[in-house]
Amino acid sequence: MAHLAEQTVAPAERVHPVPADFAQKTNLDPAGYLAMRQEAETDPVAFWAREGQRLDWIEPYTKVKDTSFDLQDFRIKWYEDGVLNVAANCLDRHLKTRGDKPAIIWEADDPSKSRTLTYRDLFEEVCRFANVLKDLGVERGDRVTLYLPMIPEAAVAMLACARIGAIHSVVFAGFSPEALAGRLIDCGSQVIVTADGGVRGGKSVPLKANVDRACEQEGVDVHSVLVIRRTDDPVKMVEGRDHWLEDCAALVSAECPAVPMGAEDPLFILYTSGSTGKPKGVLHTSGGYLVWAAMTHEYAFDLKEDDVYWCSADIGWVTGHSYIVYGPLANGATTVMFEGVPTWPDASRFWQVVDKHQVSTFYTAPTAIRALMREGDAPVQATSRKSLRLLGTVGEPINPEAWEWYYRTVGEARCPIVDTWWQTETGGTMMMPIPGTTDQKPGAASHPFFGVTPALLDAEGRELTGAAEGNLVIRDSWPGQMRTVYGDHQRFIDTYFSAYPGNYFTGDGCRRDADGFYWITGRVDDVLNVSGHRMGTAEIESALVAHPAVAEAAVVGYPHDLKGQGIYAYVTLKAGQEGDDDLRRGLIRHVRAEIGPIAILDKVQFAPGLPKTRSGKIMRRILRKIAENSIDSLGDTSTLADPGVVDELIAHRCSDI
Ligand code: 6R9
Repeated sequence: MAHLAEQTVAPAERVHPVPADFAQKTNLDPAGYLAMRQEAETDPVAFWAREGQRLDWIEPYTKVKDTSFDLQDFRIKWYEDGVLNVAANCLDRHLKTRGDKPAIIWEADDPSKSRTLTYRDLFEEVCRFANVLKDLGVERGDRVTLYLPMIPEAAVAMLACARIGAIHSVVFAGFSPEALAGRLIDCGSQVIVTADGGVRGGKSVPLKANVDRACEQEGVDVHSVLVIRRTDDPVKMVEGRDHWLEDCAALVSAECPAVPMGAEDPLFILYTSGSTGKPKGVLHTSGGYLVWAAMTHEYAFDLKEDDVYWCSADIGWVTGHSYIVYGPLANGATTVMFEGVPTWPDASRFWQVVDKHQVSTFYTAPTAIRALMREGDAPVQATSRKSLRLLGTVGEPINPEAWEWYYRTVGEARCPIVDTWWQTETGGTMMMPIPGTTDQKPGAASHPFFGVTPALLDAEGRELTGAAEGNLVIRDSWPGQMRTVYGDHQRFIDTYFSAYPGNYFTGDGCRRDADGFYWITGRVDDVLNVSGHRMGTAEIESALVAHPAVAEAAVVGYPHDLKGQGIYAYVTLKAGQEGDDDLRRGLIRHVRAEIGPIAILDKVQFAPGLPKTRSGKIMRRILRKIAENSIDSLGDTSTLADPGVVDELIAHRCSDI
């Protein structure tokens, strides 16, 4: 009868029980899960004191949790008086028992190339790299910017910074020189680690040339550029500033002590888009972050000692930080790092890599799943995938159709799917089904992780109980929480704690169903999620108005089959400019050059005017409705200064380009 039900029930309403085989071998049975949830709620200090023990501490902590979101008495401190080194936790402590275990399996863009680094290899490379950084004058607390392709040296560089107490700021290698320059200036970084070039999908990317251009920008003050050889493309080396890693590494010792760091000392900065202005430097610290990354990695992925775990994210995003590098390595796991793209040389690539390295756990983004689903089942079925036992997704809501395809076609209904909801700000996953323990509903982020206290609030801040939909906040701190916006603590408070005082506001909307499952409905602020990449509409708008032909611009998202959200730009031109296809293409190129290839406008509508209130505020709500073609439900337009503008916008709405 189950079969009949599946035919008649819409995918979103289905419940998949835990696959029976999986349940037998899971690390956490339902009773154990409930007991942990309860303890985290009733006695958080005891709970987190014990969880903190998963790390090696140089000086043990006596204070576990000192947190308050009350603006009069605001503080977020975890394991405050503990002393540790993050790199030593990811490397040194594994050497005795796991020295010969693969730490990183690197799969190159070229399918014939891969490389394995054992824990001992990785330890040695990190020590050398750390000594190279020291030779370049890097000291504890200095910011080091990493602009790198997906090569093992990216993880090495991160861990080398952590080893000597430097703060890394990884900038996604798809960002433009302008975006890189902005991030260098914001954190006052004087050292960059890059490569001559990167390779993705058979094409090379001129990373070093981008760094050179970023360094020419006003305000950038870089004294050293460390260059890793990857493509052998010719690059310009600036005397005194630029150094090849291989030359420097040959001169240094292979021994480098790990610097004792306070639990609350910064580990890294990672820039992310918000609803206003320039990207924020999200700052994570050492102790709480690593406890969170390691613990969530263990439970979300039901980690086993012999797992080959692969997260297909890029190191330039938080998922790469927590679930390629810090979580897995702190747990002594084998982590796969992939340089290429899912569809090159063909749409079987992911699954070929799974077979080649016998991957047991695979974690990717809905946008990749949708892109592969479009290619049909054959490229999947051409591979075995027998090694897989668990699948995960992250980055945006997964539509139930894509979930079902991932579950049935890729995982052959044998592998639970862990849909992990979290953010750059949260350090690690906050909601997900616990594999093998909780039922699965396709598309639901499901349940809060241990110690996470979600609540749904209405626009006035009243808590909604039972089945409801509202703004998702978190009531109390968790160890992996960001601690500040680098250099601008007030912005941290204003962005996350002022909308609903006493709560961390996520910026996401969320529904809780009658069974208590949580479903993320998407951003409720002006942040877009395009193919799992976060972008502020304000960032794209300021890139547009920097174009000489543009007077004003407003950008909104609209539902897009493949990307999740597409970018729709309304552009008002300066007098005398003509809005034709040439200019449209020119604007698309311009935004791509300003921000990077992740920012490709899907639709550009030239508009003589934008809908504004009498006080001059653009009414984005209306622009969103027009973009998604919901013209019948525009809502109240009576507060518009000039309602005629709307008719004009509807008349010239962009169809697909
Ligand atoms: C880890 C990461 C965060 C935003 C977040 C939300 C969306 C992430 C999701 C999800 C639904 C999931 N998001 N995971 N929405 N289900 N499983 O992606 O961090 O780049 O900072 O993006 O992504 O809207 O607020 P980040």
